[in-house]
Amino acid sequence: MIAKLENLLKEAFSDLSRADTREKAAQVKTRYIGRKGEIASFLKELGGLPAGERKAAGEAINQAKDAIEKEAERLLSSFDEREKAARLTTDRVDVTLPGRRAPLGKRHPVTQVMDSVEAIFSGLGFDIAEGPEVELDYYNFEALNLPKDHPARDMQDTFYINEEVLLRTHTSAVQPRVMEVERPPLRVIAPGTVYRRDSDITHTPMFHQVEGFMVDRGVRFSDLKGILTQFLHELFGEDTGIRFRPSFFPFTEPSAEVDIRCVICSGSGCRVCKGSGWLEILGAGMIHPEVFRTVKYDPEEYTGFAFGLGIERIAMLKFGIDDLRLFFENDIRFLRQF
Ligand code: 2NM
Repeated sequence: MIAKLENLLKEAFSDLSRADTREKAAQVKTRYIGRKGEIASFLKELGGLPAGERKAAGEAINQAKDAIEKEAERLLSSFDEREKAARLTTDRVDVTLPGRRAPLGKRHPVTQVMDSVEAIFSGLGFDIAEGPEVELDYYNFEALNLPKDHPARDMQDTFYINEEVLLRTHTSAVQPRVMEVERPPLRVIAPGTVYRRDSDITHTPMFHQVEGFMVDRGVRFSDLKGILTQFLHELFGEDTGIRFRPSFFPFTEPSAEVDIRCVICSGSGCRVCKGSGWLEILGAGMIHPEVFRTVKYDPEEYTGFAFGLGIERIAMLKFGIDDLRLFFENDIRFLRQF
């Protein structure tokens, strides 16, 4: 047995010396001193030896096992050392390199204009109100002096859910909701998303509006002119020329459209203003007495003005964007520029 052990020891050392990877060395180690390895079978044979030889044989087996284990560990840790040294040269970190900048997000140009409009009207004492995008026909049309048979309903092609429910075509629908539950004096704007059955180069079926109104005793057309002039000067600059033209809306009387001097050509005439030198920017008017009667305000006691504007149109003019579709494609290369 001692002779057989000596042979085993020689074989183990020679196998270890030929192991040229860490994995192979670990395999050799297991083959000799693992739980089912060669040394283990020697230990199993111990019981078959005469009692007088067992002690010496046992000690010899243990010595052989220790020797193999020691050599295997030496080999394994030398592989580990080599690997670590290799990693240190290849995975070198240059701590003097500048850090990578995390890309900063930006607000969508529509959101930026929306935020500016809200900030300006907040400064003028207006509150902000919201209403549902899925709206009742009643608030979107009826309460705004647009009964079911009114010809002006054709002006807005509407997405109907059913007879009584629709996607709101303007945020003016918020105003009768506010007036129903609050009493004057009121100064409110309603920003939000609106929907119309319209889709071409200059129309998208979903877009954004801000509408607003002011109601109190003695509100006059001059208040409308003053507030909207102040607003447009803050939004487009103090030197921006402004004009009011007569117009028609079913929910206001009298009504007006408001133009600013063309931001592209300053009035000399160009493609954007179609040669007129002016850009239509918002609609407005004195709230129709019929709207007041519907929400149970006495039109003899209260007067008010209201206005509405399209956010995408203003964003196009402010940022010089010539294609409406760019707002909704959300191409990051487009959005990064604002
Ligand atoms: C516009 C133009 C003119 C408007 C009127 C009302 C309400 F509910 F107070 F009567 N809200 N919005 C209005 C008036 C909207 O958008 C071009």
